[in-house]
This record gives sequence, C-alpha cells and structure tokens, in this order.
Amino acid sequence: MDRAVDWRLCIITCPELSCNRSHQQVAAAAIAGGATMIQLRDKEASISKLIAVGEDLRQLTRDSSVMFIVNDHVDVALAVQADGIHLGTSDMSLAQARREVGSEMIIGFSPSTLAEAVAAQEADYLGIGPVYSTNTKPDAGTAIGLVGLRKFIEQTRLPVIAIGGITDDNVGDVIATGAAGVAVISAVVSADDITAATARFRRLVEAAQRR
Ligand code: TZP
Ligand code: MG
Repeated sequence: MDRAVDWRLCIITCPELSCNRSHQQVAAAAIAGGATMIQLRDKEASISKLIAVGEDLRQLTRDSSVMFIVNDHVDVALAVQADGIHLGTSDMSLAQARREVGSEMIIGFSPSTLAEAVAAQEADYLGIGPVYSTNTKPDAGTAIGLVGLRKFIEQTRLPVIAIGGITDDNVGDVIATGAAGVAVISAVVSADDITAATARFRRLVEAAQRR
C-alpha cells in the first residue's frame, strides 16, 4: 500500500448508537462534516445486508474522496471494493487477509498488546485503544490512557488511529500524543447533528496538529 492516506478523522457507523439513522445517513452526514475515513461496522447484520449497505457507502465515499474501510469482513470489503479492511485479534489473520486482499488494500489492525502491534507486519495502520473508557465496546478492555497510547506510538512505525471514549474535550490531547488520527463512534453518531459534530472534531484535530 503506497498511496497517501488522510488518517485524521475516521467516523465509524454503528446502528445501535445512531438513533434510528441508517449507515447511509450517518456516513453522508459525517462526510459533509469533514470525515476523512468512514468505517462500516455492524455486528448484527448479515453478509448480504453488509454488502448492500457497503455498496452505498462505497458510492458515497468515492464521490467525496473519503477512504472507505469495512470492519471484520474481508469478503465484504472485497465485494464492495472498499479501500480497506479493519481486523482485530479474533478476526482473520493479517497474513491470510493480505493474501486475500492483495497489496493495494489498506489493512487496519487492532492489537491487544504491544507485542502484537510490533508483529503486525502486514498492517498499514493500527487502531489503538480504548484510550478512554467507553460503553460502546464492552469487551474493549481497560482504558490505556495517553501514557498507554504513547507506548504503542513509540513501538510502531505504522500510523496510529486512537479510539475509545474520544470526545471534543480530549481529542486535542490524543493528537498531541502523536496519533495520526482518531476514530470516533458515539460522540459523533449519537449527536443530534452528525455533520456539526464531525466538523467540530475535524477543527480540533487540525488545531492540535498545528500546535
Ligand atoms: N474499539 C476499541 S474502543 C471502541 C472500539 C470499536 C469503541 C469506540 O467507540 P466510542 O463511542 O467512540 O467510545
Ligand atoms: Mg473485528
């Protein structure tokens, strides 16, 4: 993968938290607010539903030059020609995923230990967290804080996207720690105005990167 990617602000669609708004509505609103990446995440949907939604998100993101990442499902990412796939430690192995998606697709990986982060040779970026405690992913483990985040950033040459409990109030500190970007669910997708919430994050990320 040798294209330049804007890692700054990944908004993750999540139907449980988006107050009856569809993946498509959430993604369109987040793109309008300045999201640089959209990740399709739905733990309940069937593969056929994911592919149908993924095709719509592919179109929306392509029209606005936003990166499109699919969570968990390599087959869905391939079917909809996503830009990338995001995998955790209980998903397909990185080596197998790289064989299946080829050299161009972005592979994101969420390691659970520093050793896993260092070993993640096939990945193009790391998702690291939860930085702060969050109710969105009950099995995400204990918050690692900025000190924990910094350890990962120091141990890897890959871009780090920080995740977990990120809000307006702490995003500046997260970026100042050296993260290439942040991934946000609840603070954006549960907001009344998703576009305004995304735009606020985008401004705060840019301000922190200028400091
Ligand atoms: N992985 C680690 S924490 C998390 C995921 C998917 C949830 C992040 O959601 P929120 O609502 O931004 O805390
Ligand atoms: Mg996963």
